[in-house]
Amino acid sequence: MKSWPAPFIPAIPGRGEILRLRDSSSGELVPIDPQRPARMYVCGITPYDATHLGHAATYVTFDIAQRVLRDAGHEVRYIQNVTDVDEPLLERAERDGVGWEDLATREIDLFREDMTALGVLPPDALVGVVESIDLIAEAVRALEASGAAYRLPVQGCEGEDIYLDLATQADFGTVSGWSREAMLDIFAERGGDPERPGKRDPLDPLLWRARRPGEPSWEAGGLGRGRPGWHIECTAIAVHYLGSTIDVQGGGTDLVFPHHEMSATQATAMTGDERFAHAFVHQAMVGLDGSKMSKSLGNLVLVSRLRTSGVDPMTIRVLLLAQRYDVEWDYTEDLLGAATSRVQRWRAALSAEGGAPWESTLAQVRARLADNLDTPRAVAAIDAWAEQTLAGDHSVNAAPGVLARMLDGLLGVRL
Ligand code: 5CA
Ligand code: ZN
Repeated sequence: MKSWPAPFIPAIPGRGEILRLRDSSSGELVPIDPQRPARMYVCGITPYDATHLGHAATYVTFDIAQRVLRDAGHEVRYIQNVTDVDEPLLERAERDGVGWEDLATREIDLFREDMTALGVLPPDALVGVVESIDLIAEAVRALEASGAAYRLPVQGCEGEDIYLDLATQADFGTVSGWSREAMLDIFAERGGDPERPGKRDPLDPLLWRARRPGEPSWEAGGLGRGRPGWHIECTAIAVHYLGSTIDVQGGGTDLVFPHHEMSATQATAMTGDERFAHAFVHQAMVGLDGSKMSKSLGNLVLVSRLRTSGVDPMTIRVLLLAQRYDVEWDYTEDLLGAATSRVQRWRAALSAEGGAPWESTLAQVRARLADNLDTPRAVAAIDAWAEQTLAGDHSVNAAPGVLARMLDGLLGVRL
């Protein structure tokens, strides 16, 4: 489906460092330095409600990853999905008495507007599930053909549901590293169906859901009418667009289990490659008043609402960059106030005639970002330059220009 417009990335003097990211499966910092284009897959939205600050944090995090990779000389191939058919979307459409397709279209449009306003680099392809039914069905057929899947009859329906047989997958569990108890505790809460009678293992993920009355479904050769399960959607899209192994698999920490665990296991089952992603990278949950911001809880700070209330999208971006991606945080008005005054200070310094020397600031920003996307410390380096400039150091004519391009190119902050 249509993505959103790519912002221009200005040239910056010199070259950035190799990006090191914390891989949540091993806990180690790993360099992202492939000999071919870097391949990144980030789990996209389920379009049943508007983009909140948690989503925005996730997409800004991987936007910074892409900028740092490019600054280090890498080409980046980046794919993001849209879960445009799934339970939460169908349930919300039903609740609100609207068509699920209309709801999805409306929320995807708003998402594109929010991403554009925040200056987020678009993926090379934004890929919906509905437009990918054939390639997902192909993946399910391949899993079945390899003996890694089994079918269960559905009471009152003609078709059969298809599940992955986890017992055939030796690497299952290596992404999250969770105990079986922890997995069983959370599986149902995150879309799983551990109670479904007949499953070989309660954790087996659904690959294909046979048509149920009143639910959207598609004809898929050999599988019968139905629709894809959630995890296989991301596996099939990632493998189709990026290949059997990728450099970065991204999303929020709420996706570590079961989503990324299952996606990776399925990829291995499909391709035979042992490790699906070189680094599994997760944005910590953004909350409000102590609980995770979530569409289902409704405790949301929406990007679009902030924008219509007059908040400059660049202020929202600076607010996000002032937080570490791998540490949970709660939104507060104070954070917005701090971001607003930071943007004012930066703007004032950038409009000075000359500024403090820029070389060490640029080197620091590059080093901080390459070090597992330490955006707060990159922001602090820019604060220090702005303070020095505002205190009267106008010794370098070109400094405000270089700083403006650096802010734009590396941090996506266009002031
Ligand atoms: N469509 C699936 C992924 S395939 C999904 O999780 N959609 S979502 O709309 O619920 O979330 C979109 C992205 O935002 C996911 O990467 C998710 O992990 C992330 N996310 C959701 N809530 C938060 C939050 N409170 N803080 C940070 N990231 C979040
Ligand atoms: Zn996903």
